[in-house]
Amino acid sequence: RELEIDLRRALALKQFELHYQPFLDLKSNRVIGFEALLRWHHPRRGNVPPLDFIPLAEETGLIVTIGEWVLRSACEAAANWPGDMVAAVNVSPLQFKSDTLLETVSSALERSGLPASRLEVEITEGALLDDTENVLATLHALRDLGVHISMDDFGTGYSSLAYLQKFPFSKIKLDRSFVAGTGADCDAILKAVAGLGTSLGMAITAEGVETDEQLNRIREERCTYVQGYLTGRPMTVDRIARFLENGQ
Ligand code: G
Ligand code: G
Ligand code: MN
Ligand code: NA
Repeated sequence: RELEIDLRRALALKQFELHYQPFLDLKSNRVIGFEALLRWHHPRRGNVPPLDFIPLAEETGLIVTIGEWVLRSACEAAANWPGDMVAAVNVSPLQFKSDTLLETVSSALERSGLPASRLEVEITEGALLDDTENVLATLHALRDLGVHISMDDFGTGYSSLAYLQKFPFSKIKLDRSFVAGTGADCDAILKAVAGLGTSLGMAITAEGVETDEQLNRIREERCTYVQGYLTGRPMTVDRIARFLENGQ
């Protein structure tokens, strides 16, 4: 497959770039961190969307080395950010289950000098399926390092409450479809997940907030954090300093 051949060479050819999207604390209205989002610039294909290549990277196992690069780059970038600014990094199910993950995380922290408390790992429910013992061991080992762990895209998969009970995530990220969606069902889900956060003592991020109306809604429901185009689009690393000076 042609795309696969290109993907295998992409790292060496330096075709990847990370963009960073801010997330804000809803109480203080201040940016507290940025999520690293992978971008692939291909000379002929143009910008290949993550949804077109991440599944392929996952299938072929390439996600493990790509993910190492993402972790290292994000930690290096975040080490230059002011204060306690956090870098949130998406870790795919295969990467999460690989035996090199812990070593990759600790060496990325060590090499960059970023304190573990300023790194957040985002996993989806796919990472938690089967092999519960090992999954729990990895989650606890990351937590023992001092890294925060978020449940990403919550509401789109199994959304099993058992996961939330078995492991205390720092944060639940409610998928943007429920924030952007209109209608009573999305509203009910937003309410329920916000309530779940309060009762389980987990922070809730509302993703994909694009309008003031949506922002008001998530404030009403007492979500903890907001991430979306309204409060900041993904940006290149060189724009972060200026964004933090002017943008908030
Ligand atoms: O940035 P965008 O909305 O296009 O991202 C689409 C999807 O790609 C999201 O589900 C996001 O979590 C995923 N994604 C973005 N960057 C990374 C990455 O570095 N690693 C992994 N595993 N997934 C990523
Ligand atoms: O699955 P994950 O939550 O990691 O993916 C985040 C994706 O959502 C990124 O690709 C990012 O570009 C996208 N995104 C972030 N904010 C918004 C938004 O306000 N609206 C839309 N449509 N997409 C967003
Ligand atoms: Mn994410
Ligand atoms: Na998400």
